[in-house]
Amino acid sequence: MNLKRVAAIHDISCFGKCSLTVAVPIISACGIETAVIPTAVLSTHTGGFSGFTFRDLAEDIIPIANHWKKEGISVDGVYSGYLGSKEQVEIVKKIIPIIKKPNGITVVDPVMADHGRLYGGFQSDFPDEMKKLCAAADIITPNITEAGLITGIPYKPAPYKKEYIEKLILGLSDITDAKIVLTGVTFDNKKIGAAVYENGSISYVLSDYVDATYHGTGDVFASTLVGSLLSGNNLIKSTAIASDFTADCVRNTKYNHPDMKYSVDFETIIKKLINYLE
Ligand code: PXL
Repeated sequence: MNLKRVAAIHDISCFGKCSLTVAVPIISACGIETAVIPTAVLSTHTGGFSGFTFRDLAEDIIPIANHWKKEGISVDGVYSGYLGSKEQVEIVKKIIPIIKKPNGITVVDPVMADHGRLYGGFQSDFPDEMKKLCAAADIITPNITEAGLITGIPYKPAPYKKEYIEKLILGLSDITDAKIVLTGVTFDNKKIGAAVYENGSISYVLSDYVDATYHGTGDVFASTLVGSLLSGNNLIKSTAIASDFTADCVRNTKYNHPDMKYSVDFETIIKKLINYLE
């Protein structure tokens, strides 16, 4: 099989595993070449550390894309995640057609919020800009909070009723033709996973619930989904692999260390991911 190539467009958080330091190892472990477009460099992620540095690389993004084009470099998949400003979101929208092969896919994880709140550093008008990037995607992977911010539907804490999940999916489908993988769906706090919307119908893909939350969990999920899709698996199977591997990682982290901000321990069980893909 030909080697597939993804462009992962996220920040580099130097410490505290998330964004590129999760996307690169996980997608590479799936057997997919992972080129990167770093959008910013931070000393740590923004969840739980104070006084972090932030160097905005927005002005490098279009020149990187143009250089790739000049060199004949293109990608089978674009995967965007945390983008540190509205300007970065707009720039990413512009470079997708420059770097992506015509039959390539665009996966947008509209990283901006969790547990009912925007992440620190984002203003209240950021979701409107992210909504435009979601409109340009083939697949989006919001969590419940992000779906609420994009659609204007008020946030509710878990567990959920089916009507609420379906309302969010319908609201999202009004703003984008993308397939939707809505994460953090649980009806009973016993199983957790995603609602997948494609071709007009919703499927639920759930794994065993683990009662713990860690930073970077969404990045593990979305990176695994991208790696599996580019490996040739369909959306439902890829969501199942991403959901199971994410649950495995959270369980493993709970066993190994309790500190939420030190993020998910995926490295020590990455062989499991490779097995899921075989
Ligand atoms: O995991 C998402 C993420 C990525 N990058 C940075 C973040 C966050 C979430 O807070 O702060 C810098």
